[in-house]
Amino acid sequence: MDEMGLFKLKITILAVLCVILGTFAVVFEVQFFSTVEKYTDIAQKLDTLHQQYNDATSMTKMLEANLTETNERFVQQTAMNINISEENAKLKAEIRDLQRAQLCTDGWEYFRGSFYYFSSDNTNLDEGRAACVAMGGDLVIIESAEEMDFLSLQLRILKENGYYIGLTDGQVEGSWRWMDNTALKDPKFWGRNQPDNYALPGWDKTVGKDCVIISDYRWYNIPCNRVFKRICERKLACINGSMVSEYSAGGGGFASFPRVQVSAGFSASS
Ligand SMILES: [Ca+2]
Ligand SMILES: [Ca+2]
Repeated sequence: MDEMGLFKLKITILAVLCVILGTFAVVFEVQFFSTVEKYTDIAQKLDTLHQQYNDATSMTKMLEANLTETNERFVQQTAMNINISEENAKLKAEIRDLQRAQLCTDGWEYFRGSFYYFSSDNTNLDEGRAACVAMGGDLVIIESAEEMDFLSLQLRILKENGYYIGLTDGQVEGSWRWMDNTALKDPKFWGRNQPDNYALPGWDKTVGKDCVIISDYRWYNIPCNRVFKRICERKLACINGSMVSEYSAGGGGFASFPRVQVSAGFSASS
């Protein structure tokens, strides 16, 4: 081979080597960028996972704080419930003692904040009311169907009838008012054809019927000079933290209450 042929051979070999090297370079570059892309993707996913981990950690801390607060509230509420239960137990015991004392000492019956006395003696209205006031109460004021039911039940137990209650139309005929001067709101307990203000044969027709008795669990208007038993009521009130009789606490029965003028109202004819 002459020099020219050798040179051409060298050039050819060099060209082949360049092509091979170029091919390797291209393949390497493609793989390099592909790998870089994969690592970038993985790095982004790692960032996302890291962020999610941070969020989850924050959420966990918040939930732990809430749980701690809830636990503290539960402990406080439990303590309060215990206090309320203890207070309830004390109040119940107090009421029981009060009921027992009253029931045992002078025969008053208790119902929803009031004590009731069912007399065994018969008097006219004025004497009966005076006797109730002397005992720290007044003639009963019936404020609800439940109270009327309670009184009816007691009368069934006593098997008695004919008791004065604290209702009158002595001031204005037909305008029925209780002993505290409040108007009668619920007239459903009147007996048949009551009130009639009508004097029976043999009764003094000038007297009228301005007083009321319970008989057979119904109300009947009668002249106030007739003699019947009576139901007295003493309402309880809480004064300076102590349970006392509202009427006697006023320092003289109904003295501090608005009231019908009994002396004029009950004796006058209607
Ligand atoms: Ca009452
Ligand atoms: Ca009348």
